[in-house]
Amino acid sequence: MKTPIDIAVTGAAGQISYSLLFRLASGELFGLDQPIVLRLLEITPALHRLHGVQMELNDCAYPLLQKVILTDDAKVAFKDVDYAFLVGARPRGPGMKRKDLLECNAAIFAEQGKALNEVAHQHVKVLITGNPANTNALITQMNAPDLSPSCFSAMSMLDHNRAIFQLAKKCGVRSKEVKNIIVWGNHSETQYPDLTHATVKGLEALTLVDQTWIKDEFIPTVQNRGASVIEERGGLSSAASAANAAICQMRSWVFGTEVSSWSDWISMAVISDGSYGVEKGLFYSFPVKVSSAGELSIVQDLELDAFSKACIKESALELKEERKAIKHLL
Ligand code: NAX
Repeated sequence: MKTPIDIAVTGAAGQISYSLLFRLASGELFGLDQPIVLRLLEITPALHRLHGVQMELNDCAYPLLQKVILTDDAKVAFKDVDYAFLVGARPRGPGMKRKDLLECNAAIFAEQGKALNEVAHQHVKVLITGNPANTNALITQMNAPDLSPSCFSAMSMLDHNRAIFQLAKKCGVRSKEVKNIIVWGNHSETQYPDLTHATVKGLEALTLVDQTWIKDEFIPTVQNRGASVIEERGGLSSAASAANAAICQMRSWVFGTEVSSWSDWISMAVISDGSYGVEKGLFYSFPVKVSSAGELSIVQDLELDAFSKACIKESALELKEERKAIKHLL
C-alpha cells in the first residue's frame, strides 16, 4: 500500500466541495491504490455543516480514505499537504461592490497564502477555484514567497470544458473529438474562448463553423455560461461541473496533459511570464502543456489574428484593474 497523501480542501461545506470531496475520496483523481487524508477547512460557523459532510464521507466507507480532519485553522488544514483545492471564498452579498468583494477575498487568500508558505510541502500544487479566482491566485502566491510561483494555478478548466461542449454540439461530434480549444484570460466575462487552433476530428474548426456563430453565439455562450446555469438552477451556481473541472485540471497538472487529457493542451491560469504580451506576474489562462515528468509550459508561438489579440489584451487589462484594487494587500 502506498503512503497516504494529504489533500486540503477549503470551503469544504460548500456546494462544489459536496461533489469534489466524494470524488477525491473514491480515488478518481489519484488512483485506486492511493490512500488519502482529507484536511477540510471551513469558517467557524460552518463547522457544524462540515461535520455533516464528514458523516456522509464516513458512511461511504471508502477504502482509500484514511482520515478526515475538520478545522477552521488554515495552518492545520495545510499542514504537510501535497495538494490544496482553495474553493472557499466569500460570495458577493447584496449591495456589495466588486471592489469590496475583491478586498474581502484578498484578505482570506492572503492569510491562506501565508499558512501554505509556512506549513505545506515545498512542491505543493495549489488550485484556486474561489472567485475572483485569478486575482485570488495572485494574492495567495504573493503571500507565499518561499514557494515557487509554479505551485499555484487558478481554475479555467470549467470554461475550457464548456467551450469544448459547445463546439462538439455544433459539429455533432463527441467532446473527445474536439482538440486544442483555448480559453484565454480571466475567469470572468472578459475571458476569450478561442477556436483559432481547435480541431474537430482532425479538421480545423474554422472550416466547419462560421465567424457569425463564433462571435454571436459561441463566445457569449461560454462567457456567460455561469450566469445561465444560475438562472436555470433557480439561483444555485455551477457546482458538480466545477468540481469536475477541478479534478480535470489537477489531473492534467499532476499526471501531464498527454496522458490525462485527450487534447494536446488544456487551458490553465498560471503566472504569466510575459507570453502573448500578458504582463508578467498576472495569473492568466493560457494554453498549457504539462509533460509526464511534471514540467509545465505555456504553449508558445501560436499565431493570433487582430481580434484574438484585442480580446487577450482586454482580459489582461481587467486583471490589472483587479490587481490595482487590492494592491495594498500584496
Ligand atoms: P458555496 O457558497 O456553496 O461554498 C463556499 C464555502 O466556502 C462556504 O461553505 C463558506 O463557509 C466557505 N468559506 C468562506 N470563507 C472561507 C474561508 N475563509 N475559509 C474556508 N472556507 C470559507 O460556494 P461554491 O458554490 O462551493 O463555490 C465556491 C467558489 O467557487 C465561489 O467563490 C464561486 O464563485 C467559485 N466558482 C469558481 C469557478 C471557476 O471556474 N473558477 C466556477 C464555479 C464557482 O462559481
